[in-house]
Amino acid sequence: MTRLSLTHLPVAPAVDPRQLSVGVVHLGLGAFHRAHQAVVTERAAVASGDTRWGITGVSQRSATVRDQLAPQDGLYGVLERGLGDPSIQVIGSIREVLTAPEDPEAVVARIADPGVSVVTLTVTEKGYRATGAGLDLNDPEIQADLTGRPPRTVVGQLAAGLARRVEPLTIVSCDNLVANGPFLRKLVAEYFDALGKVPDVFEATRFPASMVDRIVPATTDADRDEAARLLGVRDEAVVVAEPFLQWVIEDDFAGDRPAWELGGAVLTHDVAPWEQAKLRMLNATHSMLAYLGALRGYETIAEAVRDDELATLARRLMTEDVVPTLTPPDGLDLQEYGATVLERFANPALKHRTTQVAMDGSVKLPVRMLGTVRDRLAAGAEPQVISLAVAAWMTYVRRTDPLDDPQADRLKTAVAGASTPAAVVDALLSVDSIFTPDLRDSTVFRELLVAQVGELLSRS
Ligand code: CS2
Repeated sequence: MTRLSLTHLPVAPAVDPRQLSVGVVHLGLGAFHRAHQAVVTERAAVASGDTRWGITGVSQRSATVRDQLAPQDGLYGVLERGLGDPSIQVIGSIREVLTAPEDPEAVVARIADPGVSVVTLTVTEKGYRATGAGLDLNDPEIQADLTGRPPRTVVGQLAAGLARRVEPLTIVSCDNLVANGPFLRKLVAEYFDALGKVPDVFEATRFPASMVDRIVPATTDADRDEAARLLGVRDEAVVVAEPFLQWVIEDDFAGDRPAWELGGAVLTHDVAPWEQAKLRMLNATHSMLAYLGALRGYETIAEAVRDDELATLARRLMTEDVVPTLTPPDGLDLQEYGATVLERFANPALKHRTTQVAMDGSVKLPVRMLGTVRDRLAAGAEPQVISLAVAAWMTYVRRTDPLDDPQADRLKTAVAGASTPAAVVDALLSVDSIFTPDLRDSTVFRELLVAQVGELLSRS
């Protein structure tokens, strides 16, 4: 079958990539970016008529996305799966694709390009190469970048690009991290400290925080077939998403930016309450359902949330443990938000795999669960449900082989000889890149975990 391209276009994208110049560099050209920021950026270009905001997308690891998009002139579909029939929309905002390991120099040159005033990132939690405290200076790739090779790490790319710039830049982290913008600024500052040289432009460079939300499962062959059926041409780069899309961005830019507010984003002075509600309610519950669901043999999140017992636990996690720790942003009703989150998880058409959400727990838990544990313990509460979420991760680590996690070796070695629930809990609590001393030393938390891991191990 013919491939989607500018000459084989059953549904025209709202913008023609040939008419856009590159104004945004995006690091981490996965499915999430293509279903989220790239869509909002296209809508903003259409609404404003501004043609300066085409995107150069950078794949950090493999050339797969470039090989999918290049024959398609950068075009791809977003296959929306909601409760009704699926629909597809072709997106034209990606102008150029770079593969960092093949041409690291081109990535730096693009970040340094004066036509570019914004860099956005979706590189996942582990892509930041941070320990709890800051940049992981023991990471061999960070060390190698610091020697001055063409950079391979995200922080190294940003630093090298900034070092060549005269005009300041705005760098927007779009990953699920607490205070992602300030956090990234700190990592880049630490990198410059380690280099012993801070470029002048760094002070004026802005790192706004942002909260992103859209469920985007990995694309399957069945999705590609569905896209072909809907489009009449093959689209190897299609991405799948739920209808829901939210992007809240701190309005703190060094220079020009796309009119993202015209594309549906919310620009605000304070992202923190949005981000905290999203990470603690949606992402923590997602992870708990992934671990408990996978332990019960469910393949997808929708199957897990259709299990009454798990649905009740998900609801209790939000109302009993998370909501008391939150200050909701203006206009957000947390009860309603929680109900919507569960409805979104129940979407049977998405087929979001429990194992996909379960991966990388060592870097996800501290961000989405452990703040809630800490706040509840500080309030004198016995945080039953959030500790069950952590216990589910511990049991999953014990039970799963191979484990998909950047610290898989360390975690598997830690639990290898653990023959009792208490031994599993103690072995994992002692992983200091995940659990801080206050959590490790809490008797209340430890006792809950030991009882819950015991129960889960005996059931699964
Ligand atoms: C998920 C998120 O895989 C995961 O860890 O919890 O990717 C989630 O789907 C998104 O954050 C939704 O916005």
